[in-house]
Amino acid sequence: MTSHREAPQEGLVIANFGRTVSVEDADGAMHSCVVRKKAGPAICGDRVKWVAQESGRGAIVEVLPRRSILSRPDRREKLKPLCANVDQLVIVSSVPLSERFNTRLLDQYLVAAELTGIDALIAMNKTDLADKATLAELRSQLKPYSDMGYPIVFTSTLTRRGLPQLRDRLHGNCSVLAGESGVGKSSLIKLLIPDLDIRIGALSEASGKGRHTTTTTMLYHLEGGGEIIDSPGVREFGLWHITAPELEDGFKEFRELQGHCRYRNCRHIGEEGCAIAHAAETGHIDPGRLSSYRAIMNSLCRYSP
Ligand SMILES: Nc1nc2c(ncn2[C@@H]2O[C@H](COP(=O)(O)OP(=O)(O)OP(=O)(O)O)[C@@H](O)[C@H]2O)c(=O)[nH]1
Ligand SMILES: [Mg+2]
Ligand SMILES: [Zn+2]
Repeated sequence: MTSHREAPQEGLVIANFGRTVSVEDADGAMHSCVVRKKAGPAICGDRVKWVAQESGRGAIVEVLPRRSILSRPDRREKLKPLCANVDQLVIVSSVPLSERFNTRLLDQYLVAAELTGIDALIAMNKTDLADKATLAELRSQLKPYSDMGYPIVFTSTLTRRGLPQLRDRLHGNCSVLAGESGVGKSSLIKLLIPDLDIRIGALSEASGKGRHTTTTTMLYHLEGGGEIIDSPGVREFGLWHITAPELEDGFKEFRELQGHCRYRNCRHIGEEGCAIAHAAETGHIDPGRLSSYRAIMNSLCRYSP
């Protein structure tokens, strides 16, 4: 029988189910833990110190310092930490079927990655559903993003297109997959980790829902090194919690133009002599990105006039 006076051991938070947290120990065994109040919240990806208790449940006594923390707003627009210690945000979308691809959520996520200080990777999934012309159009629409240095992979879990490239990008990193519900995040993870079926199946049974929609952010280990975190899909990534200067920083191609506008406090929303607007007109920055920026700026003003 383990004594509760045993020295704390280190563990990794695999998932957080509200009051209980699944912690993996150094040998890969899972422990259901409660979080002691003074430890503060423990989220997926956290390194923690925990002790075994006589009840059989563990208790997290300390959350170790994080190298990154990615937060996102929940449905009631409260900012919630999503995961910790990730190096890369993989923004998953599915290819558009006829109209142009809507970059709104992509741009919101890119701002979040920039402000969190982590890399971003764009994954366009379900390429099997689009014809050649649509894919070519999508490629040219996304060219400004690759020009800015955001890598893009085109994937399909049906044809397995792009899987090797995706695997390469994930190797050795801790990445989180995010995007709208139904774009194929969990399906991609299942393909990357072939023996995962049991865990996903067991979870959706427990939630009592027929659909396999992801309800809990969860960490998985990749073969050969690295971790991948699955997260529930969202429609919007509200950025109302950031400031206008932060928003500007989140659009990395704007940075080199900072200080070039006629007015020092230019918000790039139609002022005279705006260097960003000029750059968009002359093709140096993507006009679509400027529209995204302005739409987000508008939403910030609504919250903090
Ligand atoms: N045609 C096609 N269908 C796919 C592809 N990838 C996933 N799907 C299907 O899309 C549906 C949703 O996939 P999920 O993996 O559950 O999507 P998700 O992004 O994890 O969704 P949430 O957990 O709700 O956020 C499933 O029916 C998948 O079979 C693909 O590459 N091509
Ligand atoms: Mg899912
Ligand atoms: Zn300006």
